Amino acid sequence: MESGDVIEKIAVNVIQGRVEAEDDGFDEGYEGQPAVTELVEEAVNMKVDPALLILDGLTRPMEQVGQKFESGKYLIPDMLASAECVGAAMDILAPHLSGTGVESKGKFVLATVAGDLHDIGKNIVAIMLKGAGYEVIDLGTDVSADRIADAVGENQAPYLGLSALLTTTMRNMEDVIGKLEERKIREKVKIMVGGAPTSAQFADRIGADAYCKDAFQAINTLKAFG
Ligand code: B1M
Repeated sequence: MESGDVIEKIAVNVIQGRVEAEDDGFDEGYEGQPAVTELVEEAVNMKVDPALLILDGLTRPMEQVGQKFESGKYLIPDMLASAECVGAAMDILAPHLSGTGVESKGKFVLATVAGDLHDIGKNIVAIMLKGAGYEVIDLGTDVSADRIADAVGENQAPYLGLSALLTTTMRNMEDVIGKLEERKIREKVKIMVGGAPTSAQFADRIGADAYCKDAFQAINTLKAFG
């Protein structure tokens, strides 16, 4: 199989919500065929570029899952089945993305903001940053502005990444920045924001230092910070 074919098959199985070969798909006729676990293992053996796999095999199909949810074709359990596929794929890919970890490039606090339970993108960012040599302090999802400010202060972290997937929760990023200002530590930390509803204009408006379209841009932005 060519690397493009295996990535395409992974994408199809993410959309079908099939983690393992014995799983049914959203549509009929998939049972018994290799699913995300088997295909990602095959891709690793084939030395397929993990960056391409994450982008075309995992991230893009999740956009399609979102569209299917929006149009009413998929329900929440269908979105969750696809989310599970991405988690399973990242578990297999993680050891292949990790750097040697000899010297940390600095502490990076990462969180999905209050009210928001989406963590697939944040987890990808965490794995990629660890692989690039940063010490990631992942606070999880639905994290209050206070807890985020505590973590930045206690760890004296030079970097903070905030994730939000909902238009209703992205505004909570501004509260985090307010909290850091209140505690007089805003200037000590570079703040990067990401997640589907955010943008460069939004980052600018709330006073963040950068917007990251994806995990790769997060790494490039960190390099640019020096
Ligand atoms: Co939700 N959901 N969801 N969902 N969900 C969206 C976001 C939605 C767009 C779907 C849709 O309607 N089209 C919609 C939001 C609409 C809006 O706000 N305008 C939506 C909704 C409505 C909801 C609920 C309200 C549904 C309900 O209950 N009625 C509910 C809210 C729950 C809550 O959070 N309080 C909900 C629940 C869920 C599930 C639990 C079922 C599940 C999440 C499972 C999980 O995360 N463990 C889920 C999913 C899977 C999605 C979609 C389909 C996929 C999100 C995703 O994982 N994308 C999503 C549709 C979509 O986004 N198109 C949708 C793949 C991921 C790799 O991309 O997260 O963007 P992303 O991360 C990228 C970049 O954005 C960037 O890098 C990442 C990797 O490259 N990035 C960062 C992200 N954070 C960063 C931080 C950084 C840097 C870069 O810091 C340095």
